[in-house]
Amino acid sequence: MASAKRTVSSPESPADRTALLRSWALEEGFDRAAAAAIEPSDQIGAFRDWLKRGDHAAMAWIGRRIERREDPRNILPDARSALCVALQYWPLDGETEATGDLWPGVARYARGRDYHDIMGKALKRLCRRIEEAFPGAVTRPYVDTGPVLERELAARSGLGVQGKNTNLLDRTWGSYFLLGEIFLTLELEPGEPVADICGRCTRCLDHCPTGALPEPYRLDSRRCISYWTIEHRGDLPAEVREDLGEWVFGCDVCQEVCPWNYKAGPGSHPQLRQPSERRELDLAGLLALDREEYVRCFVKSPMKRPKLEGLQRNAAVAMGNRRDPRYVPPLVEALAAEEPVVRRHAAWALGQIGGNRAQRGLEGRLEVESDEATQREIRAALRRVTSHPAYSGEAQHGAESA
Ligand code: B12
Ligand code: SF4
Ligand code: SF4
Repeated sequence: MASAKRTVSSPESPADRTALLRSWALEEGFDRAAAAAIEPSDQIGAFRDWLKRGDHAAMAWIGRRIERREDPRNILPDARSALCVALQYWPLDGETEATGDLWPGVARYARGRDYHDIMGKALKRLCRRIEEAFPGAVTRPYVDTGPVLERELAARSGLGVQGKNTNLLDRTWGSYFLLGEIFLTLELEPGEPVADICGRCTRCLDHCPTGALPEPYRLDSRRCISYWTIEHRGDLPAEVREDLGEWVFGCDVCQEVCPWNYKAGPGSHPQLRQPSERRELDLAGLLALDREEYVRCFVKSPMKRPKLEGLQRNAAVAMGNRRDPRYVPPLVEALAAEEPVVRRHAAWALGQIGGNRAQRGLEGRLEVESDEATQREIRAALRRVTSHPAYSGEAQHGAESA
């Protein structure tokens, strides 16, 4: 994503300016770009209802500075237009589907470099170029970094239309693309909004594993795997852990089932491809990472958001949901992890898998565990192990069967 610097004589008409800025955005490596006029949001009422219902779960930050989401002129008072950009992250030229027990459980946008970093830098370069070519123009770039209803804005520019899963969707590009925008004081020619392309399809609603799409265009974060695995801090409530299935970071189900994604793309962004050094990592490896290895492995990755303890918490839960006895030894090791949240979720996972080795590990840890919440979690896991139909009662001396 590098641009060749050229001097231009600033075009006078909004249409010419838009064509020029669009071509610069493509030079910066974006797949698509289009303009929207600055207007108050049409969706702010639906957004307020979403907050009122509590659909934002614990993301309190999203309800702040609502007047900025309502009208971007509360961000940049003289804003007249937004230049919206899209970056395709799946499928990617040269990238194959993930393998192993970890990476298929990581949302596709997150397997390579952090898009905030890639797109943020490209947008800043674009802003500099615009401000140099149009003296007096003021610009404000965003990529998921401020109080902006990015999908509504991009839909107004014609970059797609919101699907019933709430993602922005395009006939050619599907929905595996990321959004960014520049608010600017220049007048641009707005693109044409696209009409609904969902029709009578309800596949995303029907296939969401947790019912997080209770009705079209409404996502209930309290039930969304993406929310729990990326945004939620601390312990995962016991009642959601099984719902997370094998997902470790994010969730792509409502996009995987969308017919518009079957033939979409491809994008050509090597930075978004999964780096080879991360490819080898599996669930057990993730659970065992120390802080130094984590920093090395996840440098410039969007997976840093839940921090090491959040990723290990999620890895433990995915192992428990797989109910595979080969995970017992790494989970027993994780009972001694530095972070209590990791110890608690490892205990839960051992309770799910059960067996004598899991029981011995839990009992051994209980003898030395000093954190009360973790002691409770271990006792609850032991109750599940011993109430399991296959429980042999020979944990202390019994066979090594799991
Ligand atoms: C908070 C957030 C989340 C939350 C909540 C998601 C949500 N749907 O709101 C969680 C953590 C769950 C999440 C998950 C994901 N996210 Co997210 N997220 C955001 C963020 C920061 C804010 C979204 C927001 O404002 N939500 C509030 C709701 C109310 O807004 P909304 O979805 O736009 O909903 C509107 C519609 O429902 C609409 N509406 C109501 N009725 C009707 C009727 C019709 C006919 C229509 C058309 C619309 C409509 O009005 C609502 C109010 O505005 C944006 C970045 C940004 N600043 O916009 C990224 C963003 C939306 N996320 C993104 C991505 C990639 C994801 C995931 C795919 C990641 C993953 N694989 O795990 C999932 C997708 C889950 C899903 N189905 O949405 C991309 C989406 C790109 C795209 N093509 O759409 C964004 C734009 C980030 C970016 N810069 O690229 N995300
Ligand atoms: S991201 Fe997953 S859990 Fe969330 S709405 Fe989509 S399918 Fe459902
Ligand atoms: S799966 Fe169907 S309903 Fe859902 S977004 Fe795609 S086309 Fe629309």
